[in-house]
Amino acid sequence: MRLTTTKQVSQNAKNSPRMWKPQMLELSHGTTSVCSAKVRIGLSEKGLEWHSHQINLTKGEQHRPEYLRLNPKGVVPTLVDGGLVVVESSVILEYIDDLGTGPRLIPKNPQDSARARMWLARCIDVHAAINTMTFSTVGRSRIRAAKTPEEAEAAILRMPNPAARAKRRDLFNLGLESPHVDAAFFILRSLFHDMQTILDRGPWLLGTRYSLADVALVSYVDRLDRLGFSGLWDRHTPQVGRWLTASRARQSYKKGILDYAGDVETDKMRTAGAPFWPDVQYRWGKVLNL
Ligand SMILES: N[C@@H](CCC(=O)N[C@@H](CS)C(=O)NCC(=O)O)C(=O)O
Repeated sequence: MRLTTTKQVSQNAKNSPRMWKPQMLELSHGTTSVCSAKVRIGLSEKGLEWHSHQINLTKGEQHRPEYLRLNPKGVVPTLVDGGLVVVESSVILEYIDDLGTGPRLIPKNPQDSARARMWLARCIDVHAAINTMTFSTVGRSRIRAAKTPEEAEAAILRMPNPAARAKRRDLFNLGLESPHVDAAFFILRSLFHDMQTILDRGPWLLGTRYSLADVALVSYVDRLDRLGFSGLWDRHTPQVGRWLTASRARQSYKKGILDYAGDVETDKMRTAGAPFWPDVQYRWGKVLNL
């Protein structure tokens, strides 16, 4: 699948040969997709070269038969390395960390390695929560403005995964009243609580050392901030905001996020998210008994 294809070359990669190099890494990704941004950040931190295949999610390019052969759920990102197809953004991050280029982002020490992998495993739930917060608010209002209910349903029916279809339909119909929103609040509250506890002791999620855990989570927290929902952590778990600021100061944030969603995109999302904040804040307090 060759849509917009660009070769990304990092300075580090030129200087350090990979231990195993069957082919150029090929990443199918979406510009504003949080899971794609997460992998782009990882590739930048590792200093790896990669070829870009942009998938336009709004146009439904993720449902094209040639893409579904790589990723049957019809979601981004997908990494191809020679004959190997890797799906699931956290698994892709672990794969690229194993390739031998750049700094080791999962420590060798078994305890720290387990800690990092637990953050990575948690990303499945965290992604579901971020997807919920995006589609129950800004995503829903964008779709309602652009499509008739019949067109919106037709787009939902093109999603190959029945569970994802049911969720999207529920968010489209109920918005912030969907039970998925209560589930998202539970996941996010516990995420912020655990981040606060760890970050009280050091700048990064494994303490003093930047790791794949930080790489994996930044695009999710960044999305909530872009929606204008940073009030979810500002008062009770402020270390999350400090960690986000530190993560944004890294070159990989520019490479992974800003180069794809610059100021215009950021302003659009913040403006679109602002009207939802009072309701989000009210429900957060109610659901979590805060
Ligand atoms: N757990 C998967 C989630 C992948 C996923 O849902 N990606 C979203 C973008 S962040 C997507 O492709 N959505 C397209 C759609 O729902 O049609 C991962 O981390 O790779």
